Amino acid sequence: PAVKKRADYRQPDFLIDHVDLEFTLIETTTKVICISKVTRNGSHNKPLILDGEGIQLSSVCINGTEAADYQQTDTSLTIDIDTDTFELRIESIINPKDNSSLEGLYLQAGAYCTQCEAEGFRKITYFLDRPDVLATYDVKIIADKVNFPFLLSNGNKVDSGDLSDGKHWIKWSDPFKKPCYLFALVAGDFDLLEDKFVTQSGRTIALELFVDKGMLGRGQHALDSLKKAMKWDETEFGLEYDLDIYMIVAVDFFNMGAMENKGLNVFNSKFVLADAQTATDEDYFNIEAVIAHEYFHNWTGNRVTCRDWFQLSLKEGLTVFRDQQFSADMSSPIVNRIQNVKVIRERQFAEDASAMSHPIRPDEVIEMNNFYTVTVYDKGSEVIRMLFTLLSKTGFLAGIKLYFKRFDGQAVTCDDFVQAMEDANDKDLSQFRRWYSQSGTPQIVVTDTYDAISKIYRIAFEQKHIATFEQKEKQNLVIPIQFSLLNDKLESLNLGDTDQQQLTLELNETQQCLEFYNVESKPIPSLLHGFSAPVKVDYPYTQQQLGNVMLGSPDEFARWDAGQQLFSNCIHNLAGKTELQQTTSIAETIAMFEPIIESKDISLALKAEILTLPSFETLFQQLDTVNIDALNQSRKQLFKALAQTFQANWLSHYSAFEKQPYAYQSQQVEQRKMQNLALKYLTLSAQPDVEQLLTQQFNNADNMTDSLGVLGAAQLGDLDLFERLMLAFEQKWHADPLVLDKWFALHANTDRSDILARISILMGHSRFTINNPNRVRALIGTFCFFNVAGFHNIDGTGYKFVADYLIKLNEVNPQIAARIITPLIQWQKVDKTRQQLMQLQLMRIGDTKGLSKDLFEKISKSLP
Ligand code: HT7
Ligand code: ZN
Repeated sequence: PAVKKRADYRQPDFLIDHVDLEFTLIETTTKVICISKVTRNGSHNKPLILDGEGIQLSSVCINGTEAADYQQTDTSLTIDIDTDTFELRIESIINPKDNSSLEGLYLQAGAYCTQCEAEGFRKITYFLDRPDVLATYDVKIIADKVNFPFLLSNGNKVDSGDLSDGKHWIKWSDPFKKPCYLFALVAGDFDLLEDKFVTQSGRTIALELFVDKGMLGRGQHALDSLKKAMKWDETEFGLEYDLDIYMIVAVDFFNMGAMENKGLNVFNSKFVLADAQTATDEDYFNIEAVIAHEYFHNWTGNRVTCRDWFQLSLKEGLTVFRDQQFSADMSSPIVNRIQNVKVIRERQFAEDASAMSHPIRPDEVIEMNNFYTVTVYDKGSEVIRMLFTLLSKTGFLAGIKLYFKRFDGQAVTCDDFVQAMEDANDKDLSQFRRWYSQSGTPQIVVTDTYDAISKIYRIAFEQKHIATFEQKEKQNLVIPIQFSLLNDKLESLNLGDTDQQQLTLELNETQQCLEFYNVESKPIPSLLHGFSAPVKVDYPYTQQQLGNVMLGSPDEFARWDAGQQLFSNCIHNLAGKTELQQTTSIAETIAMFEPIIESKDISLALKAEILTLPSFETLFQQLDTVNIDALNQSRKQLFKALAQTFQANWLSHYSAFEKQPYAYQSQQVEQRKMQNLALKYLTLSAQPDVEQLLTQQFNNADNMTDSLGVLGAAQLGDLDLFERLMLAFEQKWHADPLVLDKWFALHANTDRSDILARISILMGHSRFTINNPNRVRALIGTFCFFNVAGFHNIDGTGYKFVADYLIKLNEVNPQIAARIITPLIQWQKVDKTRQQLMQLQLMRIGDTKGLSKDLFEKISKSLP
């Protein structure tokens, strides 16, 4: 497969500024007529080359006359033409029923649906499938009226009618120019939830939410979230919605979370449907966040879009940043920040350390779908966050304002964005731009000295960059480091002229040193407040100093982070990595958390976060080479010790709150979080009454958070009880696929010796199908990503099992196969035996006949 390079970008040879589409929806032979108004871009005599895949071409007409002068390949249609402006009419046939890739137009569960980002439009019709070709669209959809009463597309409904053969038609018109990746069509029979939103300028927007029949009662939270997002974008960014209608359709078969098609978002039903019985607090949170994310794309992505796919972070990094700010405003800012940072440390750092490392603006791509990554999205958002920090909120908003003023209605680059920030703030961002082109996780080495006689404290920050797989040479970046200094009474020192307790250092050289005068005793630095940059910090803390930062830092994030480092050091010591820190016994480490668990001043949510051990994935990323079994065992050992030491506290935390009828509301969410964490610890500590507590909570639960809380805890204890509860759960929820996914996932990450036999049985479950990405992610994805003992079994059976499955999935849905292969390509830090076993399976997959571009790219990059 061909490698595409960012440096090879050329303007399109032709432009299309208006498209008329007509679809006659028939299961295996859908007719698509696409009439494009084409103009030559510049003066040249090149042919028009259109993209197209899996399309049966019926005819090509130019200005009303059938053309003969064209050539077809598997992926293109080349038309020789010397006219500069013309109407191109292409008629073709596609097969939505047999399209299991869920890209282009597909028919699943009785509904037609499209997914065009990144390059799916070319599976619908021959077209200039690139984001810098912007057109207005008129779309006519014709289908059977009984089975497909709703025929939806972008923009406003302009006409409709009935036909004599039981069919009907509807015409849509979208006045906003858009790239074809934002095109959408949905046809089916749904329940419809309607609402309204009045914008800041007084326009009334119709809100329509389409869900599967019978699911109306689960749509309200999504609609409420949409209204909150619309309001928030007006208040915070001054951005108002532009069309008169905003539609959201929830479907069960979907490759990702959701898609921001203009005026017609399509959502994975997992990110729409919620009620207390079937959705957890986390589901409620995610729905609010994803609904907001897609809504925010209307400006950051749709009104201003990407010039080419290498610029993906232009819209995704910025939109993730916006949705994170929104979520922080809707609930607890600190818990949100901690969750964002966990994604970076568990998954983005892993990507940086793997053969798939790339900058947030990649330079080379084989399959674009492989670049919807945590680097482009989440590190992209961290880069925007650093701009926000460096420019201040006011400066950042001034930059955003200029960005829209300059580029509304255009397809632009990341450089254009930074230029707007630079111009609006009169600040040189040339060095900052390197964040867009440089991959890898910077390391900040911090050293300090204190002179008791002169009372001078010096602290030096050094940035270090290690080579990544695709990029050996590195340059210094601009890294905002927020920090404070604590004295031994845990008070924050004044660091400026006024009573400023926090400083932001703009580290742009290899090393920078700061001096502080009249410092009475050697302070402890509290570093990287709020995770002010996506970096690793290395400072030789003692456990005692970390304990002090955890108790005394003025920054809540730094407090949590110090606690995580305390736990991490202890686990790494147990696992034999003593060079990391000086040894401290388990008991000493745990004792440092006593003031936290007993504190009445800390919010419950932060307390629960501090008392949660770092995940295996986070611990894994802290090391250069990992002894998987030792790390896994040591983490479990500390987990158990923490459970036993604080058994009485866990019991009192578990029983501290009055039961109230379920509401998704901050105080309740925090209480449930703490109770369910306590329940886990109680199970691990083998508290005498725990079986009774688990059964009681399971039987009395009026909400999914509490039911799952029991199963998540029971999984850590006596597996017989776990099995009984799982059986009861399945009997209750067997008809509800979204709930059953939680059950599949729980099975998949259970630590048991017969796990592969278990998963094989579950693959035969009547509700499991390889065609549905949610099912595959729940069962196979969870096993690969989270079942450490099963996946990394030293006999290699876990790797082989996954490889066998991916070989099958490659045929059905290459995009999902390429996502799930991620843990298998991340072999770099594990022992030699496992490395060889993983590589062997990668080679087996690589030898598959008909290997997709998606898997080819990841395998070829990751094999040595
Ligand atoms: N912009 C979307 C990215 C996307 C996608 C969504 C659904 C299915 C396949 C997809 N490929 C790319 C999602 C977003 O970031 O909002
Ligand atoms: Zn997005």
